[in-house]
Amino acid sequence: MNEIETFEFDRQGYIVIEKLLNETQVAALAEAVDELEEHALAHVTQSPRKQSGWGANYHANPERGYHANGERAEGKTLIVEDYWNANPAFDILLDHQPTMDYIHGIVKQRPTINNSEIRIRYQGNATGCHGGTVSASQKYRYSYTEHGIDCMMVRMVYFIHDCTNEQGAFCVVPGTHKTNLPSPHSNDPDEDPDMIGLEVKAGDAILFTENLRHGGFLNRSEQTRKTLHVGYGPHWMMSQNIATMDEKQHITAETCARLTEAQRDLFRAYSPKTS
Ligand SMILES: O=C(O)CCC(=O)C(=O)O
Repeated sequence: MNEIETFEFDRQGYIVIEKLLNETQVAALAEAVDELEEHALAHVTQSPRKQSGWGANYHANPERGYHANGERAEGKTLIVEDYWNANPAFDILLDHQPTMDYIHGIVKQRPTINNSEIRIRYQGNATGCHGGTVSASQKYRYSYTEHGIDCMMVRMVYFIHDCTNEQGAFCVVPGTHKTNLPSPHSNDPDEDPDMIGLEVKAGDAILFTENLRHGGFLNRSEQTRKTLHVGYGPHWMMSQNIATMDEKQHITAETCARLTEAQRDLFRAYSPKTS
């Protein structure tokens, strides 16, 4: 993370990283997302179900190890969590060196993954605003210490196709990770006058602190918006996926067996030396 990126992340609470993924990686991820979307849609209403303290009621897929919720319809979203278990094609995002260089720049304790979701947003869907203010949940805290920027939960969102405002861009209110007062505006991102859309190209990524007020503009286009989200934070933080909130990360034995030691460490909620 260079000096300008560090300055902008501290000032605004996010940065857009152009071309974080190359064309080959984007093509492989897009194919895997499309395949998993169809699999999840075919199973999402079925048993077994996974419920969490956050009121989740997700399909827990026994063969492929993911959790899914939602539907393909006007205004709806399909969320697929723990997608690592479903297809090794996603492993290119695990211990991806350019990503980890950014994460180490803003999470100062040993970082681990605490969230993994594929978000598929159909026409007419928006993501309501959330985050913002220094008094938000401690889980999302943004701080600046003698070690520099030191965040709790942060997220990298990877784009596998271009996305304009019209196509439901990820949107933010810059600087709200440091504000004291809650936003006086509607939680509909299209009605918040402070909200700006971040238009991106395939292969770009957005890194942000979860403490920043953010959401997703209404998808007014014919294109379904598909993104991969990976959340990071200090190693003692438990899962922040909706289906497994505050539980251990859901990584199957099969997934674990194929990962490198460095990739496995990203799911270890304790020091590897004591494991
Ligand atoms: O991509 C979106 O529409 C919103 C995503 C979001 O809220 C998040 O990743 O925390």
